[in-house]
Amino acid sequence: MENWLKKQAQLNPKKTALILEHSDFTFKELDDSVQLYASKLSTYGVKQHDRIAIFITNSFNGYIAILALQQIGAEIVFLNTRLSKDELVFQLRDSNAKFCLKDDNADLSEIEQIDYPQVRISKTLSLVNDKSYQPVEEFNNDDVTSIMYTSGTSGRPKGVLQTFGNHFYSAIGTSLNLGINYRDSWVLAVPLFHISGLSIAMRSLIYGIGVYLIPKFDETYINKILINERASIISLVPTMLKRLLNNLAPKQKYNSNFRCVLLGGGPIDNWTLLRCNMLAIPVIQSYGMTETASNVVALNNRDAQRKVGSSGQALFPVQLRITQKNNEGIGEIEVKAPNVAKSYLNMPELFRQRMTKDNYFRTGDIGFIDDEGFLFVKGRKDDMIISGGENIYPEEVENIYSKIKGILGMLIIGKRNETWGQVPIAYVILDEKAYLTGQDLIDYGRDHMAHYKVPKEFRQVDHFPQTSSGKVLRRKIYDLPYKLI
Ligand code: S0N
Ligand code: AMP
Ligand code: MG
Ligand code: MG
Repeated sequence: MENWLKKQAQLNPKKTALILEHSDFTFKELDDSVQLYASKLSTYGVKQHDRIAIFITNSFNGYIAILALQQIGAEIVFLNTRLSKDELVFQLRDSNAKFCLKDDNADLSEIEQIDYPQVRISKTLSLVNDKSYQPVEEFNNDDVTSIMYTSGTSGRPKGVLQTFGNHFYSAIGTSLNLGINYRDSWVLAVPLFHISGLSIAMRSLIYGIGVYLIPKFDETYINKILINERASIISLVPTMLKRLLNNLAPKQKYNSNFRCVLLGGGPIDNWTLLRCNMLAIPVIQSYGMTETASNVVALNNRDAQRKVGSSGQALFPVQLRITQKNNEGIGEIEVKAPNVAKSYLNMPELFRQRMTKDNYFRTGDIGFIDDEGFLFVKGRKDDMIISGGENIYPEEVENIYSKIKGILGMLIIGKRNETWGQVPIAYVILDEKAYLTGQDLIDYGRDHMAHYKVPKEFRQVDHFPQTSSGKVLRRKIYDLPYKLI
């Protein structure tokens, strides 16, 4: 396919592409800024197929950096800015990125302490000359453009290889579902380092529509945009939607061009959906993941009342099925689509194990499909916890704590939480002689992992529930008496 940004600069030069608080960019202006930066990066030594990591918030510089790396044809490794030093180092080393390009606005406290080549975006911009360089002519379907890490029960995060083809078919599926027109514009308030955010930037290039780039999730500021501007679509996770609703004053209404919230990243409660209904805020519930380059299933507003609790139907290019069904028809959700990622970086075998012989991806999610093709997600095969749209694997947290001497055993489970949906809590068996306090465990956790992964409570127990063969029964732990430490 022709280079998407160049194509839009030619097709829609005067159309608004990017909207910031105090300035707007047309596709022509966006292309000019991106090409200038790409030429500087190219002088700096970035070449096609190089792997470059980025540590950015939703800033103008970050947005330009992503598009510029794409113009050069580099593979971009997206780092979650909430990760700890150890977690960042792992992803940088695993991806073997040439260097890490970092934002000036992001909280750099963790990344600055890491021994890995790093380059500040504004410094490269100001110090390096631009020389003539050639943007890639075509975006090839099979070329990897983005790499995003997800964890798993294997304990080791895996880089998901997303190709141009993945982003393209994902965008097409979403547009066939929502119907996109020239008046549409998308509010980008989810992080660019997640597929929820990056997919909006890719849709903008593919559809030729504008993006309101939101630097930090500030509900007052976002509601102001949704009320006063012509913004028509916003992607949100449930935690964000609740925050926007709680911030909305009585009688305030979103602008007349507003069409819908694309909601994803985790389950939503019926009460929040009801509130949206009462406020006439259309919600498109959706289901998707990093490995499918955003949503593959979505529930249209017209079906929302009829199919409460469903995530919707498979989008146009997507095939969906349930395998290993129990007698209620509930089993593992499998997906086949051109937007299923290429592989895991350095772990092709692990990825192959998740693909069936006939090319369906085993999602690890559990659910059923009703007789009209509507998917109901019921949970996970593993014990993954979702807090505010961020995934937490109990095994990963347990493994980090297992390095503390006085901890004889730990089990992490998810507890329902009004703000975050779920939060992790720990059941712990302690060596009494170690004199560990709850605060010691919190401090240790905050030093070694992203803060959202640190258990919110530590419950001391003297044993774990087990089967007769000695297997620990994580899901039975709730029944045990405990002491809060
Ligand atoms: C909800 C967010 C915005 C909260 O962050 P906020 O308010 O900016 O926090 P800070 O001010 O930085 O920190 C305050 C304290 O809160 C802690 N904290 C922050 N986030 C979390 C969290 N998630 N859980 C628990 N605690 C959290 C901070 O640590 C801090 O505490 P201290 O000081 O102690 O450190 C933020 O979490 C956020 O942006 N969440 C969304 C992430 C996301 O987008 N996830 C989706 C991932 N999945 C996908 O991308 C696939 C699905 C998909 O594509 C999709 C998803 C949604 C919508 C559409 C789609 C689509 O298909 O297109
Ligand atoms: P990630 O790859 O980090 O985006 O995580 C994707 C995971 O979020 C999926 O595999 C599901 O477990 C969960 N998820 C996404 N959408 C939904 C939904 N509509 N309902 C329940 N869980 C969801
Ligand atoms: Mg905040
Ligand atoms: Mg820390």
